[in-house]
Amino acid sequence: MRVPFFLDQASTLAPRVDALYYGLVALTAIMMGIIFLPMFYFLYKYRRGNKADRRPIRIPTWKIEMTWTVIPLFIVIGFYCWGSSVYFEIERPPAKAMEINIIGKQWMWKLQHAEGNREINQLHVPVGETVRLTLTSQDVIHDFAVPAFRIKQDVLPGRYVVEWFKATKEGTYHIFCNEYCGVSHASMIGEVIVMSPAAYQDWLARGQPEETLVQSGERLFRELGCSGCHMGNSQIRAPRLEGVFGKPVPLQGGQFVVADEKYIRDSILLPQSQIVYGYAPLMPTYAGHVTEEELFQLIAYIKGLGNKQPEYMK
Ligand code: HEC
Ligand SMILES: [Cu+2]
Repeated sequence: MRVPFFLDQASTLAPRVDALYYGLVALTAIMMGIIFLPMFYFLYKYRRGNKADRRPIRIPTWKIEMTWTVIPLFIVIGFYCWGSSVYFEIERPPAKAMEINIIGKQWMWKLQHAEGNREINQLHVPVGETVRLTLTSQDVIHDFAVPAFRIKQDVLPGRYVVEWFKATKEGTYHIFCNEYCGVSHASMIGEVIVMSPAAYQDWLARGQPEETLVQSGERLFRELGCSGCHMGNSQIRAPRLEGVFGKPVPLQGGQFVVADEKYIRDSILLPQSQIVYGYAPLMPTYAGHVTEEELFQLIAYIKGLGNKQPEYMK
């Protein structure tokens, strides 16, 4: 369904979001009709001087009350279920997806592909492929929105948020920052370029990045001295990082946390906040020494370290 005064529908989410929206508009229109049509009819029928029957009606009021309470109740519960199913689809990215890292800053979007290609205010993606965006901000709150895909997500400093889409039509679509973020907020715009898979491969190859994301992460892991402690041949006993990603980690104090992107990030920036069970709090903080981009690369490297069992589980 395409209504001419509406935007392009260019992702799998777009028709679902629009259907819900049109459904709500239709419900609102019907409710308006139910109220206003009788109103005009009664205005006409009971106008002054008309000989209408003005005796009070004798229907039990509980019947009327029940009808106009129960029917709308089921209608809004229906909308609630419909709305939540759309919401959960938007909020739960599919497990298998192409990954893009995005950093918002005053006033631009900096992106990096797993292959290492970098972009500013542009995102090239292949049509028909699920794309997962991991976003953070290096200063204030921004918001990454692509109206043609019906996606929109606040991007916060110090956190990772996730957005996903699967583009269904080749073309060029707007990216907006949808959260007022300072004087040049209005120029924090860009475009998603949806290409055929072959054209996308060409584009990737033309970029000729020096390193993939994982390779950059590996280099940093050595340059920053992480490997000195974490490769197992130092004076300091530090946990091996192979296979840690995605697993529950036991902490001092008895809780467990799942080692996701945010956990790795905090391990690097705030190592004192969550100490791995059985280890001493000897890891120095890297806050101020690594950029958001480098954090993404380190995380990609640790993620890519394979799925071997972490040491504590052996
Ligand atoms: C001085 C030695 C040392 C250096 C250098 C070091 N770490 Fe650590 N790291 C540790 C120790 C000890 C722990 C366990 C205690 C804790 O949780 O802080 C740890 C914990 C971690 C964890 C949590 C591991 C788990 O099993 O949950 C991650 C992730 C991590 N470090 C990543 C890094 C990265 C990335 C770097 C480099 C930017 C780095 N570390 C540099 C000593 C070090
Ligand atoms: Cu912004």
